[in-house]
Amino acid sequence: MVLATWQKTLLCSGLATVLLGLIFWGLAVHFEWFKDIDKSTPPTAQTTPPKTPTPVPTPKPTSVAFKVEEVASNLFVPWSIVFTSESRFLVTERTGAVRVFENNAIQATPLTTFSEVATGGEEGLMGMTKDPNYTTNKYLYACVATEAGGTMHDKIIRFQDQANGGTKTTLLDNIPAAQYHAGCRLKFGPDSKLYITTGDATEKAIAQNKNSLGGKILRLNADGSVPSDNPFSGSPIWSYGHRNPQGLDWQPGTNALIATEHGPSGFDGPEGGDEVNFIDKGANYGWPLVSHTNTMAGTVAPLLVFTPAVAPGSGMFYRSDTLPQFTGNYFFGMLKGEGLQRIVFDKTDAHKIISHEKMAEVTVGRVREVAESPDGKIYFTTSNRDGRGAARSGDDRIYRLTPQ
Ligand SMILES: [Ca+2]
Repeated sequence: MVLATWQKTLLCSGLATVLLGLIFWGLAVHFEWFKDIDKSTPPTAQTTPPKTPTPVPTPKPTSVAFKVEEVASNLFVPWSIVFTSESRFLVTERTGAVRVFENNAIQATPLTTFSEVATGGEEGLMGMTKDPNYTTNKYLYACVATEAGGTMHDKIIRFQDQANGGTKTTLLDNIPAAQYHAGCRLKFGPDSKLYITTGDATEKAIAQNKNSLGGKILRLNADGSVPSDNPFSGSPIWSYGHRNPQGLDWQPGTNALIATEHGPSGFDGPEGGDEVNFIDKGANYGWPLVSHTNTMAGTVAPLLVFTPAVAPGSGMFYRSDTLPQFTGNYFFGMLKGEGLQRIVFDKTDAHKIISHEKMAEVTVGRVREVAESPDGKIYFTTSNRDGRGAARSGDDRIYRLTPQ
């Protein structure tokens, strides 16, 4: 076979390329040109891990600057606030409506209205609370004044957080009532029992009568039945000898029940003598046998007495540390005293009060309710339209103490 010139050239250059490749490979193997190539990549394991900086814990502040902020206006004597979530709460108006606050405003349509409510004097729709199992059963409880044949009674009604209040059930009826000394604060205790304050309905003798529900702190099971461990068998009475208690809460940690109570107002005793009491099961708080700083064997004297009267309308232990300077303190709204009272208790012994003060920052007139939101703000309501105050345009209002 005869090869053309171009074919010869191609064959020679192919052979030369193969030859050069073989020579290069031989040199590379001989001199180990590529043996360190892996060392250019970083090591995959280390015997000594690098030191990470130790995080410095941020010390919790002991005090947070706060301001008084308006939350809602144009209400009528808002009496009781119940938070159902961080951004929603319900509030009773004494005229019978349960108003809804959500989307940052009081909604025009109430959750429900108690049309049977009697609203003379200090009476009306007052205390409200939610069931310990609210998230599953949506139960709410309210204290409602009613009138029939010229006689007033308060009753405890269970309803539901749904349109028109769902099914309304009366759990306890015939609590003595009158236009004044209405009691009616409701709260569940740490024992999941429903506590109810009742006033003497201006008939002071009933406070000492254990056959009457007036002038007492009552305790019921959530379904309205009487707990088997109440102090007086078969009776809702938990403590007696009260004139008109309207504030209830339990100290975090000790579970001590602390109640506020209105003292006499002239017609039934020397004016003043508002009380803060440590409530013991079955104990007698003295009214009307004893009041003010006077003591009597067999009755329990108050921890704190206010004369002249401040008219305590509520009571609440502050549990959060959002405003850490107030954690564990007890607050109550003052009607006649116009503001918010702060009491510093010994955190392990609720028999000991360390100090108390009227909060200088709160200057909105008469204050009724005080309640803590789930995010640790302190809400309170005015009561300037209750017939005893100087109502400002837009009253009544809800305010809160909130971090600045
Ligand atoms: Ca007393």
